[in-house]
Amino acid sequence: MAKLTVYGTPVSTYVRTVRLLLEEAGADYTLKGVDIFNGESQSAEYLAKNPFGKIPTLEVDGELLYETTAITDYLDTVLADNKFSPSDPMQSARMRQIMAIIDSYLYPNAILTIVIQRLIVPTQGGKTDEDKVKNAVAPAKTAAEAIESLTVGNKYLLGSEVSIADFYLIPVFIYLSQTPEFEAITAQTPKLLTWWDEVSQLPIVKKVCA
Ligand SMILES: N[C@@H](CCC(=O)N[C@@H](CS)C(=O)NCC(=O)O)C(=O)O
Repeated sequence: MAKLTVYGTPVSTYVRTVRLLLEEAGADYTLKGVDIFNGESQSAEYLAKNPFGKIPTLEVDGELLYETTAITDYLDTVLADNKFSPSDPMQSARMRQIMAIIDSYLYPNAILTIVIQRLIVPTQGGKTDEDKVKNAVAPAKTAAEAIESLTVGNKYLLGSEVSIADFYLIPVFIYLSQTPEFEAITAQTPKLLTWWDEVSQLPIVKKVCA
């Protein structure tokens, strides 16, 4: 098997997405720390691996791959015979749709705004920008409800088999559930709450997202 190295900070949601897949596949890999909080991800050395300075980047036998959708797609194929992607074309499209909703609408509002403002800013001596948080709740709620409408929610988002969509949403919910806004955002998403009760207890989730 190829030598796999994941570059990134363990607390990053996207790094966790990749690691959840790797752990669920039982793969051997190395996590190489690239700190996004001290400028390391903007160093010339890291920008040579990923010109956007984002984490994660995957190195496969010396070949570099970035963008989490590309990484998870690749790893699913080479490590798991695509078992983390539904074989039914519409279900597979639903999985990609959920991932795109998370990338475009949930992550920016839930993580970049609510979680950063509520959980990170105060630990750095700053003050939560309440207006920013307030303005992010409605779009985050819309995103959660859109995912709710596409999900089975039992046991996993798309049914009995875990998929890449689960690996995307779990790390976002880990942080969002620690904010007071989680209740409002998930008030109309009973299937997601049932799903969350179940998946948050999984050993790989406890291992990767501890
Ligand atoms: N489109 C990228 C997004 C990755 C991303 O935003 N990663 C965050 C951490 S969760 C990051 O690198 N943040 C550091 C920064 O924006 O400088 C992907 O899918 O991999």
